[in-house]
Amino acid sequence: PRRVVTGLQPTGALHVGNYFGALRRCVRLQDTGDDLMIFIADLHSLTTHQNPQALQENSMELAALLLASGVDPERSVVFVQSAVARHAELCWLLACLATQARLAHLPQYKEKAATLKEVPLGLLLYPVLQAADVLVYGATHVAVGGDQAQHLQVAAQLVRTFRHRYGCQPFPTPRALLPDDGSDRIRSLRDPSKKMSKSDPDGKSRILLSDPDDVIALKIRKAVTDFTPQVTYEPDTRPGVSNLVTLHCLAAGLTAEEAVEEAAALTTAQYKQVVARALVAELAPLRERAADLRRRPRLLRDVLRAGAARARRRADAVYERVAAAVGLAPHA
Ligand code: AQP
Repeated sequence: PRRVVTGLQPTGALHVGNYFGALRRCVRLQDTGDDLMIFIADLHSLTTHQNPQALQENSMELAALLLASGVDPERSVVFVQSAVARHAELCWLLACLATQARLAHLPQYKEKAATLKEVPLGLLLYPVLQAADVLVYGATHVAVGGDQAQHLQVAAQLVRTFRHRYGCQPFPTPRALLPDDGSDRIRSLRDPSKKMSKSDPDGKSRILLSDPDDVIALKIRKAVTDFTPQVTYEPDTRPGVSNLVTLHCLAAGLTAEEAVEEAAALTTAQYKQVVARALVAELAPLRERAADLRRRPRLLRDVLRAGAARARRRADAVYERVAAAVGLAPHA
C-alpha cells in the first residue's frame, strides 16, 4: 500500500474547509486502504506566536475532531509531531543540505515574511521540517492541498541532494496526493476570491465546526454570490455560487451536475437553504461526536500516546539509516 503522511496545525478553531479538505479526506484515504499517518503539527504552528495553553488545547481539540470525523486509530497512526523527536532531528540533517537562497525564494515564505518586522528562522525552515515530517517515515505520498505542492518540491530536491552527497537514498521521493473533488479549495463566504481561512479577521467568512445549526444557516444566507439568480457551476466566472455548489456536493455526496440539476427551479437565495440543510446534516452529528470525545481526555491521550509509539518505531528505522549514511557515530 501507499504510505501517506499528512499534518494539520493546531492553530485554532477548524472550519468546513479544514473538514472537507483535511479531516474527511483522511477518512477517505484510510478507507481506501492507504497506510495513513496523521500528525498534529504543533512544531509547525510555533512559527507564528501561539499562546501555550491554547496550543495545548487546540492539539487535543484536533485529536477529538479527527476521531469524530471517523479516523480510526487502529488503522491510521494518529500522533502529535513533537512527541516524535525524529522529526526535529532529521530536520537538522536536512537543513544542512538546504540552501538559504532557495528557501527564501518560496512564495509562501516571501508572503509571510513581508508582513513581519523580525522574521523567525523557523519560518524559513518550515519547508525543511515539512520534508522531514514525510521523509522520516519513508512516505510515498503526502496528502496536501494544491497550495503546498511547492513545498513538496523542496522535499524532492533534498532527496536528490542527499543522494549526490552521500551516494544513497534512504527514502523514496514523496509525491503529492491532491484531491479531485475540489475539497482543497473551499473559498471564503465573504470574498470568494480568497480561500476560507482560520486567520481571516471576518468570522462570517467561514463556517466553524463548532457553529450551531442556526449560525451555519445564517452564514450561508449571508454568503456573497452575484446578481444572477440561477444556480450554475462556473468556478472561474461565478466563484461565489460555485463555492456553494462545492459545499453542497461535498456535504451531500453529489457531483456538480447533480447539484445544479437539483437547483434548476431555485434561485440562489432558495438554494442557500438547501446548502445549509446539507451542511447541518453533515456537521451536527460530527459536533456531537466531538463533544462526546472532549469529555474523554484520557481516551484522547491514550490514542495519541499509542500513535506516537508506533510512529517512533517507524521513524527510528529510517533515521538510523540516515544517521549512518551521514556518518554520525553509532550510539545505540
Ligand atoms: N479553504 C480550504 N479549503 C480546503 N481545505 C483547506 N485547508 C485549509 N484551508 C482550506 C486544509 O486544511 C488542512 C489544515 O491546514 P493547516 O492547519 O496547515 O492550516 P492552513 O492550510 O493554513 O489552513 P487555514 O485554515 O487556512 O489556516 P490559516 O488561516 O492559518 O492559513 C490542510 O490540509 C489544508 O489544505
